[in-house]
Amino acid sequence: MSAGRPQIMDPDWLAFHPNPSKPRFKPPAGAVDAHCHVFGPAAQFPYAPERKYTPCDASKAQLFALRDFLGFERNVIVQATCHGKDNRALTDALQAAGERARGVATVGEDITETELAELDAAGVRGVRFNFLRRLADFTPHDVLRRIAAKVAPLGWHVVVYFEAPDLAELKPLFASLPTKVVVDHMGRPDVALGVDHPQFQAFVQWMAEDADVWSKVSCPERLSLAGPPYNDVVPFQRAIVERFPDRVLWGTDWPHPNLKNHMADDGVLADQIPKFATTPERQRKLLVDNPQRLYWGVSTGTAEP
Ligand code: 0GY
Repeated sequence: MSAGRPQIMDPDWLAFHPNPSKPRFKPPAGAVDAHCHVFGPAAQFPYAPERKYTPCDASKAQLFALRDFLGFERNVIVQATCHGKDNRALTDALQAAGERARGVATVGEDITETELAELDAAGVRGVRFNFLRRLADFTPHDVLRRIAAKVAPLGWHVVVYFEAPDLAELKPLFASLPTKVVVDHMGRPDVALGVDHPQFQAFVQWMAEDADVWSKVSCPERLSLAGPPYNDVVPFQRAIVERFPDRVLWGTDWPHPNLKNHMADDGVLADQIPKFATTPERQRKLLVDNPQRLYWGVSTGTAEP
């Protein structure tokens, strides 16, 4: 165990849904849940001393069971901040899943080429930069640029997590990265402002200007003001999916860290998909073609490489 505070979940932690509903929506063959995490188990993979929260364990076996239950075939497992730069829980899950999972890691600028090659062999295809101060301490932008320069030769991309008001300030950094940039949760728009507000339109405009920017249309449970089934987020998701069908990904965000007032039902989340990806072709691009192209290097559809 690492030193520091005990590895016991925060008193206000909401555990993932113990019994999600079976979705009516049947994902197409080869569908990928492209944003999810594993937590611990802490006894085997302790949480990082610098973490901002201590979750409940959420194991690879539980993640794979959810994948099967929802009718998905693959996962993209994203390193969560509670594990810091210790990617062992992630790579353990990736190795267990084999071809059925890929990963996004968190690394420092001191990462060696050998360590990167090991991560790549385990299935890692990207690094994540987290700009939410409640989740991660500030890292200077020149450090982030050096990390991106190190992973670019591997063909990896950078996943970024930020809040909508911060986009303008961060755009020059993102534009300077030599990789694709994949945005978590549509850049966290303020749903109260609406789709037509300049804030969300700035995000749409950025995607329109830069073909290297992708977006996950995920996490309505974090963005919604209305609550389940999160219909107030559908117009945002739909706007992105319809305008950029070849640069969108979807994920459950299981086990849903840091939800405060309710726990999402993963079946309800899956049943929202046809509301914003309204045709079989859009669903196939979102769930199969795009993630398989980005993470498995497989060209299954009609989009440009
Ligand atoms: C998410 C969202 C959150 C947490 C993390 O790595 C993390 O700890 O990303 C959040 O609290 O909004 O995508 O999992």
